[in-house]
Amino acid sequence: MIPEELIARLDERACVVVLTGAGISAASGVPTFRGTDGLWKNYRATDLATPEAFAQDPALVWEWYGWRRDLVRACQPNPAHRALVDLAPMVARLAIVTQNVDGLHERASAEVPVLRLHGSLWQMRCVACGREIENHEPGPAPGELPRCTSCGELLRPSVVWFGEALDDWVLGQAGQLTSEATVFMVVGTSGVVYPAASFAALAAQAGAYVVSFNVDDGARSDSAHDHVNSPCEVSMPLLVREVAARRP
Ligand code: BV8
Ligand code: ZN
Repeated sequence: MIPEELIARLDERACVVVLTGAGISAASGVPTFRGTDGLWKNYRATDLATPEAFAQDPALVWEWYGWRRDLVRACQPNPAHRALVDLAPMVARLAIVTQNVDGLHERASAEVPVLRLHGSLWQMRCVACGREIENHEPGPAPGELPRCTSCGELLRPSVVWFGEALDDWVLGQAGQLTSEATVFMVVGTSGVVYPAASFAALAAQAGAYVVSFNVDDGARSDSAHDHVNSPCEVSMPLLVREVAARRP
């Protein structure tokens, strides 16, 4: 199930970038965006994850984020998150570039560098003064609107909504790591959202070996040299066992 080429390339000199999406957190119980479980009260994420939706009905958008925060807070990293932590010391460098905002990679390990392309459920930002705060408290409860303690204005989730630009520094770092990668793994993403979906092609152009891991063959990355059609909570630990078995 694990391509021989991937196992051979994950040697001590390998520079690895892992692009992850909602599929890596599925086994933790976090709903994906476009799968059957991707809805909330019959809203699609693309309806709610926009500045327009927040401007129009901040209470509705905060209710969705409060529901997600409370759900994710009870979730644990799964064997796929932990396999990446186990793989990191076996190669020269491993960085995770995630589209996820659930914080499960960071909870799996504080050692492995994680670049969050789309922000975090656990950060809030003031719409007026821009103050960022970390907040892991329950909620906000339906109807509750969090306020900035500095200026009293509304706080928003500190995530990147559709139509919003990604953070320049994060984007630059992700591009730099991708251009230096010898192995680029695409794990649990439908590859629909840009610019995140553009990194696999950048890696392939830079000469990296690209492999995608997804339960859906249709999500095979166009730039992938190989594709592993299996739940990543199974294939990731298997990959680490295979790499370890090749080591003296
Ligand atoms: C920008 C944060 C410009 C919020 C998110 C038309 C064409 C191309 C692009 C566009 C277009 N129209 C608009 C755009 C741009 C737009 C975009 O890409 N839209 C898409 C919908 C077409 N992009 C943007 O707007 C971005 N910004 O372009 O800015 C700009 C520049 C300068 C100045 C101003 C503006 C911003 C995009 C960021 C959006 N924010 N999240 C939040 O989370 O609340 S995106 C959201 O989708 C999540 O981050 C999520 O991670 C991400 C991607 O989805 P996936 O992670 O892939 O999840 P999905 O459910 O889709 O797939 C899960 C996969 O896992 C599936 O394939 C499934 O088979 C697989 N799976 C399931 N279980 C398992 C598994 N695999 C393995 N094992 C399992 N067990
Ligand atoms: Zn403020």
